[in-house]
Amino acid sequence: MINDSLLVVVDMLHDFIDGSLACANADAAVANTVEFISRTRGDDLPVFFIRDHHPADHSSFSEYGGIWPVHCVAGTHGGEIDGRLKPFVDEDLVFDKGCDREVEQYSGFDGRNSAGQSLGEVAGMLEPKDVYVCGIATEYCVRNTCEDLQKAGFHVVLLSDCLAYVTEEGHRKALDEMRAGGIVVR
Ligand code: VGL
Ligand code: ZN
Repeated sequence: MINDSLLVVVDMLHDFIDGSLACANADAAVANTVEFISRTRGDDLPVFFIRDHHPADHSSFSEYGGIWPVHCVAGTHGGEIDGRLKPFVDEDLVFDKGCDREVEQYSGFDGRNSAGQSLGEVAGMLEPKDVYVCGIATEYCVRNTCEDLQKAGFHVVLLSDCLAYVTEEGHRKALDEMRAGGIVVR
């Protein structure tokens, strides 16, 4: 039974699942996340969604000097939350990041909702006992989001069967390092 907690779903977006940056284990991660939410919803679990949300000429794209293929361009299918999760989306709890072309932003902590509030700010108002985190990719946005939440004083619990990754080796290393840093991995 989970009380007074919340869930942060990081970048479960088409480009990271079945698009230009499709990650390993993404399909199972989404299915397991749906299961987790369904199981805990009776406890009034708020679900926060982070979206990588880039302009078409973002500096992280290889044609503009970055290291990634074009992905999660605002307004495209690739940038949309997976349909299986849409029933759980509350527009006030959708936080966009990476919106500024000059700035790479792996952490969802500073992502903003349409009212201009940051995830850290809104999560803080709820004073959650635990902040559950799942999403894509373990080594990048999930890790940065977890570490920023932890730095801000939240107790972070990472859901290991609800993660997808660029490489399995990178995923395992990131989990080990997060665990060593005091993030609960379960
Ligand atoms: C991410 C690469 C580029 C992520 C975002 O969500 O982990 N990775 N942009
Ligand atoms: Zn990105």
